Amino acid sequence: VDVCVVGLGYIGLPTSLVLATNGSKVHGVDVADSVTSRLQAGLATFEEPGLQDALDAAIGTDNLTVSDRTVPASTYIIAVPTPIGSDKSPDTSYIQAAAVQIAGHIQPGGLVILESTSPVGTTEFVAKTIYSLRPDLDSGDLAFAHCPERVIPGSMLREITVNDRIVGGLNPQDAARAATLYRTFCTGEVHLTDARTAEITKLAENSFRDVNIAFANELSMVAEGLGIDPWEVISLANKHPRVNILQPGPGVGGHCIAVDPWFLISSAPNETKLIKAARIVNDFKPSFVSEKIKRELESSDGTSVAILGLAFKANVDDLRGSPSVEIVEELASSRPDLLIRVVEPFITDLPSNFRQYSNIRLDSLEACLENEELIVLLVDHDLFKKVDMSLLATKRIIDTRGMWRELNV
Ligand code: SAJ
Repeated sequence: VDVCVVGLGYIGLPTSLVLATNGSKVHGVDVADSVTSRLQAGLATFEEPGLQDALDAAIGTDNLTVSDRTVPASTYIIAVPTPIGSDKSPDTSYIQAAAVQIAGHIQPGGLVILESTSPVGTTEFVAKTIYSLRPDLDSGDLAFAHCPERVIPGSMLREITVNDRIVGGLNPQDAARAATLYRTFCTGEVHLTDARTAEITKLAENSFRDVNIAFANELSMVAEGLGIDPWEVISLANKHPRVNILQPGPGVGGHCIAVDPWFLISSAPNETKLIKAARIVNDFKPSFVSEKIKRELESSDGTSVAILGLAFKANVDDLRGSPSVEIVEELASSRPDLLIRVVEPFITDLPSNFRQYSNIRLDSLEACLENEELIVLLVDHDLFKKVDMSLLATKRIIDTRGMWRELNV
């Protein structure tokens, strides 16, 4: 095997597929039986445009195998989650577990690439972990690099090839080796640096986006309070040649933008006042939205509401860290008398933590548009863009994405 990819989630799977279709013999490893058995049956494990086709193509090359076991390989790619704990500190235990598995198989000359978004110093930590378990190896026998993933859900398979990559080695030779692998499938530029610079660069990218979304969210709350349309303000301000405000929404979800800034904060707690403030603003937005819904219900004596969208953003099935989930839970627990009809075209079952509430129901868009008076748009899925506007004319609407205002509701 040329490349053993540890972790077949949102990053490890597409990476395995593009490597396999570009000539590398790839073995993908995952601890979850649900993941390996689906992939062995030739089925994609999550909703992403082009993913099933890419899986079919990779299987067609005979270059891809999948199991729950790490195997001997010349290169290992670590693509496991790096969550934060309840105290917001980074949890690198999955990376440590991957390093332990790799240590059991790696041979002199082996290369280990960390793709998971990681706190500064984690590539060195991986090297130390593997060397400490392999006293037979001399320092310098192995190469280590950090090559943070940069793909956006919804456009992963395009971005995995066209985006520029940053490759940071523990030394320049290690970076050059890792870059050679990425150049087999990446048409963007591959930029070489050291591992710590690559680690902080990735954290800077996602913190930059978080801070900018926080600005949009804060501005939207200010404008709404003054009775002004925030989307008009943003659109007009963006006519300035040096202003480019992002879009406000119900909050920031997912497992990257809402998480990675905390890695920087934990590295430099006293110097990250702005980054921390952005986290606080974005984390506050779901409760701002649920309060608005409750006020709207009270003013109309409403006993039910339609919630459009549960995913963390448009056109994905991913509910991780979703502000919509938080808003629905808050409504369900504070208003047990309220019937909450959720429309989410990308799921077939409500998340298990909703089972404790008897007042949440997964429903169809048609039924909600027919029966509900209050419609709350939380996710700008394409399906919701296609709603017949005449059906909305008589409704009370809370549009947290400014999607229908563009259509002149
Ligand atoms: N959001 C807004 N307003 C905006 C943009 C986004 O409210 O103007 C919200 C989304 O609805 C969502 C959250 O922010 O809840 C995050 O969505 P996103 O599309 O900004 O980002 P992710 O989490 O899907 O992917 C990000 C990307 N990072 C950057 O754009 C800097 C992606 O390139 C990274 O690879 C990914 O994080 C990652 O895995 O780190």
